[in-house]
Amino acid sequence: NEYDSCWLRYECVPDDRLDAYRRRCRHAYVAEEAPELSAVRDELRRALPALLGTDPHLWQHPPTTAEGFLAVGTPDDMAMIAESVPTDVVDDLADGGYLLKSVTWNGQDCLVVTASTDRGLVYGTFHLLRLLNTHEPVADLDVREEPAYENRLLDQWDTPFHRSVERGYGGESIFDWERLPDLRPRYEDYARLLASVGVNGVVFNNVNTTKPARPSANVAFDAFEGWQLLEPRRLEAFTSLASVFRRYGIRPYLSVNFAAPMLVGDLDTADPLDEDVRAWWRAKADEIYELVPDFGGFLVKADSEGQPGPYDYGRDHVDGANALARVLEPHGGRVWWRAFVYGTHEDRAVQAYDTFEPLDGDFADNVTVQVKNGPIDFQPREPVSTLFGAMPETDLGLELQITGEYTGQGVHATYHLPMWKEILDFDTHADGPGSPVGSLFRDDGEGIVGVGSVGEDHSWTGHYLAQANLYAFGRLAWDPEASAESVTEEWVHQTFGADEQVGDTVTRILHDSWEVCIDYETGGLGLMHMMHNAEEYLENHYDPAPEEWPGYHGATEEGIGVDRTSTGSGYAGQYRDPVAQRYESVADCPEELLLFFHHLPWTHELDDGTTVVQRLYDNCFAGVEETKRLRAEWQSLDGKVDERRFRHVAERFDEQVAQAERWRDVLTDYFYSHSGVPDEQGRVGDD
Ligand code: BDP
Repeated sequence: NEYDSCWLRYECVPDDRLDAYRRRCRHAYVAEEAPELSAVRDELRRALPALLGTDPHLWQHPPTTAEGFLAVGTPDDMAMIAESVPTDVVDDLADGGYLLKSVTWNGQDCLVVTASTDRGLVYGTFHLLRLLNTHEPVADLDVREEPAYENRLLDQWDTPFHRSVERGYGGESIFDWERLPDLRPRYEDYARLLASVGVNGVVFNNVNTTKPARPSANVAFDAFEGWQLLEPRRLEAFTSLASVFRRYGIRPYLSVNFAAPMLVGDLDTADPLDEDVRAWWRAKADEIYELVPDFGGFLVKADSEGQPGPYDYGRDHVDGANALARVLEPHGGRVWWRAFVYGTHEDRAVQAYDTFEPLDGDFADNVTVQVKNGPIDFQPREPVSTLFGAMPETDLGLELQITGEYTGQGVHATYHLPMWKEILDFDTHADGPGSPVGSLFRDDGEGIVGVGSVGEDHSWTGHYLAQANLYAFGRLAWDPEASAESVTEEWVHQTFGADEQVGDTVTRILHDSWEVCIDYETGGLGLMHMMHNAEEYLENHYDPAPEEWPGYHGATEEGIGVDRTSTGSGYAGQYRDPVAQRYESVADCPEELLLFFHHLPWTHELDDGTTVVQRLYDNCFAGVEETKRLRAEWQSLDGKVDERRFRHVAERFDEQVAQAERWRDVLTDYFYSHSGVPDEQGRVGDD
């Protein structure tokens, strides 16, 4: 195969399940020909023969058979469905929700997948196939599922026309804009992967739609002119992509450049309050919707990292976002406006809240403010952004990074699910105790966004184990309360099969990997941003170079860490009590974030009596030892995983160990050279 099938492998189920599955799936009825239903039918055609070793009969009309069958449709489509499930229960489901049920009909064992929307039938079908794929019993099936969030978006960081993917570590972009409207099979397979985990929107281009602020000899500049996507011929090409994703219930979006009226149009201003500018956007929106009626809307990075924005015209984020929202509103579109901004503050952590919280209540109804999970930038571990819970009158979206910019860049096996669970479960106290992040943006217009990760590699994600991040993202965006164990188990079973040793080993590797990465890349006490930032446009962010970023970790001869309490930048005070108090106090601040909030002497004693500097040394060393253990775990699977995946991951682990050692050595030397405190175990310093 040109590329991996990831978790949609569909291998033949074991004998002890075959009979029960075959009995119910010898025939399959899929209701009328909505685009989504044709995708369902195709999926069943792919999956059922592979899973069951038989070629089921697919019906377009209610089957006239005396045998059992699988029915996919709304209650209106078929009496059998209407009689098996109460119609009002189906009508009550949120968009995308579905029911799975095993029923007896005319004395035969049957299965029902039903929903009130076509998209729900796609999700329900994928859920049922997952059950078969993981060999679950189906005799007493009674599943009711609804997505927790209305919006579950994937932000592609792809650079059209250049086919690179910013912060993508899986090779060049799968999207070949120059060849559109020609479609590649890979588009559909990508849409299948996304729909199988419930993603319902894709932003097809990166937010950095203008030339980069910092030029480089390595990069073809014109390539960055992603704003060209708004030109008529590109929009026409876009319609063909949209048609592929539409079949899977996925709405297409575009990142737009705020200065598009000048770049694409010929206006001499992009002032959001200028009448000509408004008219230009309105005409552009109308043009897009004419071509793509289910267009989702615009994603905007404005006044950030060299991108233009309303500040260029003395306006603010509300003026900017609302101007775009106005033209999308008649079509049911939405603006996703990013809160990732810099400003005048010496401590960047303060900025997003400082800029956006005062604007609460002023954004139009169809604007969502998209907030990165932490206040800095996808560091291995950050406290959660103070904006969650702080803007009750504004639609918010949580932005997570699926790709591993700071967690080993697809070379290291770093599983983000435990990090995301920590974020979603974090109690903000925004509405009193029991207000976890994951509960705060469940209204219409809100949701979760993942910054994407796939590319042309056989593995899609650059590392076969990193596929788990894409999977887990979708599953958590559907159900943030799903347990880490169940999501991982599903992925492992579908991806590596039922072998217990393989399953247990891969699961252990995944679950331990994040903390391990934190240890060797940060020392584990809340330090961050100690990576290399080379001259090129895309700073490498992979190698260690703590001396380049002294402001982020505050190392001096006396101590380390950044004072973000009331005696420092005041960032801790942006949280609600008691969270603010907890972070404000050295004694109460959780150890894993201690140096994010406090500047402490190197010899400050932690709860167990170990000094700060010693703990940093110990964690860096432990991180390397643990990486070696993970590598050994993987090596124990030699012969149990197909050669291609085994070798590739094994080689990546060799590189990960070497890179973990580099981080350990650079960081521990750095800590030593500032503190002058030797390691108790003599591992640092004296050679
Ligand atoms: C930065 C990344 C850059 C992204 C930017 C963003 O290094 O690649 O474009 O975040 O999220 O940290 O806009």
